[in-house]
Parts: sequence; structure tokens; C-alpha cells
Amino acid sequence: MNSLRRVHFILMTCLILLLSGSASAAERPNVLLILVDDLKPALGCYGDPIARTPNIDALAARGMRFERAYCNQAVCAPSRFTLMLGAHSTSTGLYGLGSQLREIVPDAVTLPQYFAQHGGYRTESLGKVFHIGHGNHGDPASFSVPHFHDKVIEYLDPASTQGGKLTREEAYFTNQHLDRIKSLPRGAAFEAPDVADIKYADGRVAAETVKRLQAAHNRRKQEETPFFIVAGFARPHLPFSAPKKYWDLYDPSELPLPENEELPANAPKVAGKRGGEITNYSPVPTERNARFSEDLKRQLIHGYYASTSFVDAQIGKVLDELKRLGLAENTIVVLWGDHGFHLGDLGIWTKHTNYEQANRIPILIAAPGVTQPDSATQQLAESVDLFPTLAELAGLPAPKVPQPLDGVSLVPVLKNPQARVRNHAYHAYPKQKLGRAIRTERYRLVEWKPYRNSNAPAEYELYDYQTDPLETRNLARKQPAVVESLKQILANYPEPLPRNAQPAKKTVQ
Ligand SMILES: [Ca+2]
Repeated sequence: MNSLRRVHFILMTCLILLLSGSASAAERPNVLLILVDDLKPALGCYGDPIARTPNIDALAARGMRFERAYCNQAVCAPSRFTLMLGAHSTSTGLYGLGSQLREIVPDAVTLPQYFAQHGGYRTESLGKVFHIGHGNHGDPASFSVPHFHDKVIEYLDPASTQGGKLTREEAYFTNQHLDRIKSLPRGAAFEAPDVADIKYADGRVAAETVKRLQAAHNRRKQEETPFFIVAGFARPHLPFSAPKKYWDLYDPSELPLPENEELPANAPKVAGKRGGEITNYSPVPTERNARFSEDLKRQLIHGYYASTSFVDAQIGKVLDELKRLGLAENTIVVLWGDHGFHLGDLGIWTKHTNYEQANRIPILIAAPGVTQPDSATQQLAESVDLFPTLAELAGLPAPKVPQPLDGVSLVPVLKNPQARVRNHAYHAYPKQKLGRAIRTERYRLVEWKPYRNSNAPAEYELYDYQTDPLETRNLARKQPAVVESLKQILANYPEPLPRNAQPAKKTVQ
């Protein structure tokens, strides 16, 4: 080939690559990932008879509902890392609220980064996406544009903050006075001012997401750039600060109170929980084993449902705009709760356990052309599965990333709810011991193992959800054969990393 021909050949090759590259980006679906803080499946579409969640229900009616979806660690920051990395906390060592992603896994390629790198996506984030607070500042490297930040802990009623003082949880979430949190006053657990939605962060995040969708729509028309927008909502995370009209949707006397407030019989002490996060809010009693009055329980449960309805209305604004712009037909929409929530069941409030209510989450996926309307599956699913699932839905290569990838693609299930890609879900929680759990359709095994350099033996919990859906008794000693079979599954997982350890380098192909 002479030099002129060679130049011509190279130019033509570049042109073809350029054209095929831009053509594929132009054909890719957009992604709208909706993250909701502390949202359990207390939703109409999951059969909750109390919940008023018409907008989330409408999203479920457009796609697939995962009936058996689980987070990988029942607390904000680590759970969000598992989603964004596709990696279990036991694979990365990112167990803590203050764990720093880029210190522990500096070259990680997060889910949005992967879409930017391999699909030409413009990636944006709004509201609570990565956990910010407790020493964490988010992950700017994950997104194409600066994060739209707003509050998680928020009060409008001066009575909620002793007349405007900085409260404990506000300080945690704004990285202030982290060394003397307990010296600060407690804020209210709930408030119900008669205000417009926009007065709270979730109203502002919805309004900004609507604007971002409009801009993304124009950009898509002009530059053919697909978008990957992550909108994170703060409620129903405590405090249950929500406009009065959402509280008014519920009759407090009709709210369900916990049926069983005792810890499971024969369970190891390390597994249970009393006090904790909830005691940072007034008027919750601070004594570790205090019983809550029925009034208080009812107010807290009312607050959780009111906050969920408030968030539902904000999500509705975003989904309405997606539809109005004509983007719904070409946008994959995912709704995910970062973990579940105990509302007094087992006598536990909030999260931080390996029990069912703290770990079961909603996952809804509407993927145009793939999911059937109003479909549901019993396939067990985990947060880490969303990374490979979304990559496959968008036609990106199967992820090969520097961090361990623990998720499996759920696309076969999205196409056929009876298909099976995994036979259990895995989650973990670090307490005085590390608890790792295997949840099958029927059982949950939890292994509580001392951290390194301890000779104490592991302790086990086994629950049978067919005979004991409320987890009232640990059956580990009574059913050794079942324990043994579930231990075999657990044995296939890599040795868990200690907290904040560096994961082993993987060869990236
Ligand atoms: Ca959370």
C-alpha cells in the first residue's frame, strides 16, 4: 500500500469507527436511576394495604417488580457502594459510613462511570446518591457534571431543633463536629408543617431532575448523547419531615403496629439490636431497652408512611416529565431502596441488622421492549446485580472492572419472570462480629464470625420463612442439615475483607 492509500485507509477506518461509535450511542436507551433512602417495600405495588404510593405503583405497572430483592448491607453508605460498584462490602472492605471509596478502591469504575466510558453517556447525580456525611463527601469522579447536593436531615419547624440549633444528625450529615456529636441536642423524629413540597430537599431534587431531563432531552436531539441520571431522595430516612398533606393521607388509628417486639428466641446476642440511630431523635427514649409508648410507635409509623407518600409524589413529578417529553419509551427506569427498615418488629427500629425487614428492598425495573407491563418475579436479587443488568440492557459489554464484580445480570428474568439466574441472595453486616447471610426462597442462614485473631467459634441463626415469617425463633440448632447445606453456599464466597482493607488487584481484560 503506498503512503497516500495508507492515509486514505486510516482516514476511512477512523470515519467508520466514529460513525459506528456515534450511531451506537445514539441508539442506546437512557437510564433514570431513582434511589430512595431507607425505603422498604411498604408500597401499594408490593401489596401493602396501607401505603398510598400511586406513582411508584404506576412505575411498577410499567415493568417488573422483584418480590425478593435484598440489599447487600443494611446501612446507607456501604449499600450505595455495593450498588455503584457491583461489589459486596465483604469484597471491598467498604463497610462503614465513613469508608472512603477512593482511598480503599482508588481505581474503581462505578456504574455511571462505566456507562460514560463504554456507552458515551452523560452522567448526572442529584440528591442522595453516594452517602455524604459521617466524613464522606461523595464521589465526583463518578459523574460528568458536579453533584446537585441537598439536605438529608432537614427541619422547617423551629420547635424541631430547639429553636434553630444544630442537631446531632444534621451535624453527622454535614460533616460538622463529628468528634462531639453527643454534645449536640437531638432533633425531632418527625414534623408535619403545612408547606409546599419544594420547601423540602426532595421537592427541590424532583424540580431539578425535571429540569435536567428537559436539558438531556434537548441534548439527545442535538448531540445524540444518551443520559444516565441518578436522582436520590432522602425520605423516608429519619427524621420524618414531610408536608402535612402527606400525613393527612393516613388515619393513625388504622396503622399496623408491630406484631412481635421480642428478639428471636435462641438467637446470638450479637445479632439483635436495641436503641441506636432512633435514639438520636426526640422524643424517643434514650435508655437502651426502653419500651416505646403506643402513641410514639404510631407516630413513628405514621411518619414513615407519610414520608414515603411524600417521596412518591416527587417521583411522580419526575416520571410525568419523562413521559411528557416522550422519553419513557427510550429510557430504562429503575427504582431502588438502599435497604429496608424495622418499624418496631422484633423491637427494632431503623436498620443495621441481618434480619428480613432491614434487608428486603424494592427493586422495580421498567425496560422498554424488554419487561412486560405489571410483571413480578420471585427471583432472588441483590443490589450488586443492577450494575451488570443495566450494562446488558444498554448493550454495553459485560463489565470487566478493577473492583470485584459480585452481581449477575437479571436480564433473563426481565424477559421471563420464571427464569432463574441465582438461587440465593447474600448480605452482610459488621457488628461486634461479622454477620454474613444467605437468603434462599425459604430460609435465611446468618453466620456471625469473630474478626481476625479470635479463637471464638462462629454462631449461627437459621430462620424458616415458610413456618415462621416473623423470625420469632432461631432454628439453627434444631435443623443442622439445613444449616449445613446453607453453609456450603456461604463457603463458596471469598474470605471477607477486614474493614477498609485494599481489595486484591484483579487483572482487567
Ligand atoms: Ca439509607
